[in-house]
Amino acid sequence: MTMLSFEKKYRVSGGTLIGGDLFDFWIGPFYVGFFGVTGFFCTVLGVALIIYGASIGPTWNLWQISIAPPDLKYGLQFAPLREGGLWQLITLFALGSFVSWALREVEICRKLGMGYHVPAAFSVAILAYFTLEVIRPILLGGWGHAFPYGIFSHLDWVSNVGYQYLHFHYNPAHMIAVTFFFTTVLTLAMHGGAILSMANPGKGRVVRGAEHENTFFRDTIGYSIGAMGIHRLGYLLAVNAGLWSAICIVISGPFWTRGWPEWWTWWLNMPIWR
Ligand code: 07D
Repeated sequence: MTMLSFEKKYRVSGGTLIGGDLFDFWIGPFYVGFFGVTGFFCTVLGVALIIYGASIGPTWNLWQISIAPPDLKYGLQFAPLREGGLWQLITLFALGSFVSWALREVEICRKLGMGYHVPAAFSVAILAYFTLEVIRPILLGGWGHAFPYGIFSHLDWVSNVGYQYLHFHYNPAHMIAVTFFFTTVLTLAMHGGAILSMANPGKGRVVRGAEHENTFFRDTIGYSIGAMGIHRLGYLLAVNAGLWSAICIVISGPFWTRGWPEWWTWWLNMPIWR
């Protein structure tokens, strides 16, 4: 789709965080900026290292390619390239790329005079990744506790780490995270449904407005959160999904080493049952 003609109007200079007007321009529809350059640099290097890692690995099968973190014997040290060093560099460039992307979003928000809601939300996803790959491994004393970069291998990691704690569904923070994920999906589907049903009611029918949306929800559940409210709710639910994911994994190991079902014995041990 071509760029809308009035979009040019919003292409204002300034608002950068670093370097003044250096890189303060667009290439086609994309804003470049200092962090566009750092992001591009980190992404190209990271992807090149993944391809290099795959080329020295035992397989070109896309499902089975895996770049593993260093063995636990290396603790928190640098490892040789072929023994996890590649993973360490890829993680560094991945973080450089994610953070650049977030800061580029911040610069665009500043240009447009908007709030920082989008980069703030994305930062929570970065936090979840940072917790998995940096904070938890540091707390446990070894990069070997991080997950490997591979389609099946990272799923195996999730399964193995889950069973290390016997039954991960009993992790209370995992319960909360999952509930937030599911509720986010439910509310987005309901909101999408509400908007489409009033904006696109069918051929020959009059398009409805916000009051129809509100009335639908008032009639169904006795309450409508409103046009602004639904977006606040969606934001809150989604950001909490990522936040509680980070919490659920950082407490597994550093703060709770037994099976998660055992954590719930506090409930059975309550004096009210005696
Ligand atoms: C981490 C992504 C950030 C993205 C960024 C940007 C790229 C890729 C590529 C670097 C947070 C883009 C990224 C372009 C970069 C390179 C090469 C988002 C992130 C920065 N679980 N579980 C979760 C469910 C079970 C277990 C989270 C459900 C079992 C473990 C979520 C079920 C056992 C861990 C979740 C279920 C188990 C998790 C993940 C159902 C296994 C985690 C979402 C229905 C036997 C992980 C922080 C997330 C976690 C996690 C959901 C079942 C174990 C809440 C619905 C019972 C060990 N599980 N799980 O984190 O918390 O999003 O990570 O059964 O570590 Mg679980």
